[in-house]
Amino acid sequence: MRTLNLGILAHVDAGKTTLTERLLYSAGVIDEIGSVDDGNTQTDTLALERQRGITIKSAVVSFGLGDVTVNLVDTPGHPDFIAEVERVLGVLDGAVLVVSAVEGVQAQTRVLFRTLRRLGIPTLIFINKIDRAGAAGSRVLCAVADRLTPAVIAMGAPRGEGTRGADCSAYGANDRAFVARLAELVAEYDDAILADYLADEAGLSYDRLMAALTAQARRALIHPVFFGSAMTGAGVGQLTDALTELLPAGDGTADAAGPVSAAVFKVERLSAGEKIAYARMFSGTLRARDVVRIGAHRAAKVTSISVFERGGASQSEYVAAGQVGKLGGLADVRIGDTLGVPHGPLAGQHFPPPSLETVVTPARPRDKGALYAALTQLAEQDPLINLRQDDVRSEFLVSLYGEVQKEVIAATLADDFGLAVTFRESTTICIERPAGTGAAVEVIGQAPNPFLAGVGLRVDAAPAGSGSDLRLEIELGALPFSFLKAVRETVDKTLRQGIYGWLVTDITITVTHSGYYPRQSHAHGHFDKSMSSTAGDFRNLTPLVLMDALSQAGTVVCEPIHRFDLEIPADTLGPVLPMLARMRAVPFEQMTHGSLCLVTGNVPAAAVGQLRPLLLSLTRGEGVLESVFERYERVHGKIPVRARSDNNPLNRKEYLLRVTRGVAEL
Ligand SMILES: Nc1nc2c(ncn2[C@@H]2O[C@H](COP(=O)(O)OP(=O)(O)OP(=O)(O)O)[C@@H](O)[C@H]2O)c(=O)[nH]1
Ligand SMILES: [Mg+2]
Repeated sequence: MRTLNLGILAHVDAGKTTLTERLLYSAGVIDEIGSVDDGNTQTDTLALERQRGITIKSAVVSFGLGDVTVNLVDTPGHPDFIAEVERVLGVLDGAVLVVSAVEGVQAQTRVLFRTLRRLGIPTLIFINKIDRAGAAGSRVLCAVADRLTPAVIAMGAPRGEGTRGADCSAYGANDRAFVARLAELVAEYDDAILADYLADEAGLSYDRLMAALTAQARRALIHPVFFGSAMTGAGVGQLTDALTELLPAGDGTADAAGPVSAAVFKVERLSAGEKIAYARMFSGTLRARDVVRIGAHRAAKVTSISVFERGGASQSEYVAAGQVGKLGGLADVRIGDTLGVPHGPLAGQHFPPPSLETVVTPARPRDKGALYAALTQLAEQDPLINLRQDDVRSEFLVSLYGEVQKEVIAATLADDFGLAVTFRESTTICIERPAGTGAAVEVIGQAPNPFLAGVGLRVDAAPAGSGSDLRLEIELGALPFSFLKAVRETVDKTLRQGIYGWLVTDITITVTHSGYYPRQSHAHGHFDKSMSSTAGDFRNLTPLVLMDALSQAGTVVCEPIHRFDLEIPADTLGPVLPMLARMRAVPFEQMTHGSLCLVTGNVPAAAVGQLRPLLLSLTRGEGVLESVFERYERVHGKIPVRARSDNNPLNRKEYLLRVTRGVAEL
């Protein structure tokens, strides 16, 4: 028995949920096809998804194809919910990237495909909606080759596009142009075929070429392209065959005896409050009543297991390598947790972090406690909302990808928790990067250092996107491990709020000096805290030294910049261009296709929210704007400052006062 964990990814409205429904129907799991527009599909089950006709959460369904069980994850396409896509990427064996034959390759399509490629996830491309007016499969195929990757091959040709009867005919051994393209493409990645191709192109057998295509598609080198309509079912049979032929279904039997290793990619709460964790098993076998390690430091007993198998998830005594299970009993579990031993590739963030934040306020002030509890639960399911409490103003802050996410949070709080909330206007989340080099040192036993610890730190700028890195220029072992750990943890915590209150990143921190007093004991043998260094001394001192060094280096505040794709009626370009300039947008490409004009460029994330309504009013409501994060760029002009939410090591006097009073919780 083999398992294929398959993701369906695409830009918003491309037809992922409709395709999922069609695949379930073809496989005989459902007798009637539900529709997104009627709000009765298998994967859009949340009330909010049904009302709005968009997917908000990733959902798993399962069906059988021959000897393969396919666990399909239907993901949301709206960029505000990209965090949901993020979480499933690490558990996929393969993916189908859906592109609409009408709307074509969009900014979000590129973002998703780039990530699938980077992670080496074998991906088939399905050009959907060939039945819809305006469908242009071959144009979209060219755009795929041009804007996604040249390593694509069409496996068939659409017929009667733009009509209800549109269909797709599969290519075969007799289609000479297809065979020629196939030979050319697979030869690029296979030296033996290349040699034979050069010697005698006609001598290469079709079977050999198809075998090479299978091998290369399964290694994510080549991406076969299919055409069809999820709505009418045209072309879906060919795609279904390809799922098992061209994607790598795993045979878990070999790994089932290994150590347990699984990744949690979804957490649900049942109405009774019990948490259910969706986990993909990479190795081993997990049984009900097993105690499993969660992350590095937690453990819990699995009280119930159900496994996805040809339909819904059904109760099982165990879940084994390759499978996806729903696990009960893990009260502490969070999305992204590893169960058992860690599995390499899941770690790390694949998409940029949210670039907006907002303050959430309860409509009734007395609901504050309930709101915090509710937001904490939401953060369990979506850690990227990064719930924070501003102690000074006693406010709750969440991070967001966009305004639609705000509406969803408000609706969830109202429906599931009975809480009415308002949001303050979203503001952009900036970052700080060191402007140069800075160093500071506090020597143990020397005023003005009040702590029994010595720390010297140097900070240097590091390349964009590299995060933060702590290095040692002291001898290994010069500082006991627990003290070093305290320094490391406090550095991370301190960097969350730089000179202007933003996360400091793209920075190298070097420990240049250290000092401590070893454990001192009195004659009667008791440990004397007033003479011996503790981890607390290092935790209290490090923020002071780090902020000293950072102040010397100075920081540059950078704001998130989006790349935008804009589609407008060509006759509206006149008023749109000056409006873009006012919004600080910088167009770098402009193309006219018939009556439409496509403009691409960069725009500060902060301006995107205002840009949308202006655009609609200038384009008779026809303008379509897509924007995705591209990079951070230095803010010119007024530097945005974020209020600090803890005591401030930049203000030494106040900091020391609070620390020594024990007010600070560092
Ligand atoms: N004509 C036509 N319409 C389609 C097809 N596939 C989907 N649709 C319609 O397109 C709209 C969006 O379909 P969904 O399946 O919700 O798209 P999605 O990709 O799941 O959307 P999100 O999950 O919100 O990103 C719905 O109105 C569907 O009925 C198709 O093949 N042909
Ligand atoms: Mg959907």
